[in-house]
Parts: sequence; C-alpha cells; structure tokens
Amino acid sequence: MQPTLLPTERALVLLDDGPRGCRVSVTQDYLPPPVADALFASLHAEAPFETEAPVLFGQARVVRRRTCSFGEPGVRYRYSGLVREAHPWHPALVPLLGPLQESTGTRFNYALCQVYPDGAAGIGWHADDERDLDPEAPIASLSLGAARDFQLRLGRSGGAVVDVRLAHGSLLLMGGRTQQHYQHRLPPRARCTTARVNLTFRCLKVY
Ligand SMILES: O=C(O)CCC(=O)C(=O)O
Repeated sequence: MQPTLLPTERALVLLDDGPRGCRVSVTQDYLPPPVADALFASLHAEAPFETEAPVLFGQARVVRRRTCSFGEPGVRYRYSGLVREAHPWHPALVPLLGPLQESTGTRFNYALCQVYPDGAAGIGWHADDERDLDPEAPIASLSLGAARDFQLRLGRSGGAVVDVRLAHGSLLLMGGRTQQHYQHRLPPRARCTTARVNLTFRCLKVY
C-alpha cells in the first residue's frame, strides 16, 4: 500500500534552542493509522532483530530491547562497542523513503530499528553523537505500536526539559546541533504491557 504522509506543517515544536542551533519537533499523526498498523505488523513479525549487549561504563550488558538496522549497501553504524551493518531496506520501508526525504529535506541512508517488547524495556540517556553520523543531518524517529514517553535534557546531567508521549505513527525530528548539546532517553514504564517498534532514520558517513 502506498502511504499518504501528512504534511509536516502539522509538526509541534518541542525545543527551539536558537543560540545552540538545536530544534526538535514532533508530528503525532505523521502516518495515517492503516499505514502505521501495517508497518508495525510487518516489522514486528519480520525484522531480523538481535539481542544487544552494549558496553556501558566499561561493561557489556544484555538489554531487553532488540535491534537491527536497514539501509544502503555497505553502510554501518558503530556505537557502544557494537557494529550494526545495514540489512537491505525492508520492503515495507521502501515506499516511505521518498516521502520522508520530501518532508524532512534529508536523504537518509540508514535506519536503526528497535523493538521494546513492553514497558520494562527502554533506553538510557545518550546523545547519538558518534563519529559515524553526519553531525549536520537531522535524525528522524518514527514510532509504531505502544505509545511511550520520550525525554530530552540539556548536557549530560540534570532533568528532562522535554517530556513527550510519542504516539503510534508519530515522527519526531531532532535537527540542527541537537545531538551535540542534548541527550535523550526512553524511560521504562511499568504500566505499558505491549510492544513498540522505533525506527531512527540517520545519515551515516560512508568511508
Ligand atoms: O525509541 C526511541 O524513541 C528512542 C530511540 C533512541 O534513542 C535511539 O535510537 O537512539
């Protein structure tokens, strides 16, 4: 099914830090519900998710979320002591790439795909500022399945300055220098009992 993407004028600005050149916005109804439902079902059932053991504070720890990645041939992403080589774009993602490029002005060559089986799974504070990433390009984060809270903080300590619930089919855009100045996380939420799939579309350097 060809997706009909809603225009990004519907985006709500969550952070507009002019002096640092950071901007974050969200379009909660980016994907029409039938498109979001079909994409969630395909990826949840078919994406080649692997268990992950990122190195945190010098120790490899198995985490509850599972991860895989899609993208152009030869693109890979190194983070937290792991290397993720891109699988070819999943067929369900291919129709999204053009509209996503049009609505973000960015040609993404990679997407990290994560499944959070339930609210016990999350991801801690981090910046996505690894050297494999093009620092000038935004990161576009598509949420599917269970709605979850997403937070941003300035720097590497302190409380959240943005706390937003990301709906099924929403698109969050972190642009400008956001990754250089802010960290983000997905905190665990005990009351959430269903799965969520997240895709972060990124521009990776090709060596
Ligand atoms: O699942 C999310 O919304 C956050 C994912 C994330 O932080 C990441 O991929 O770097």
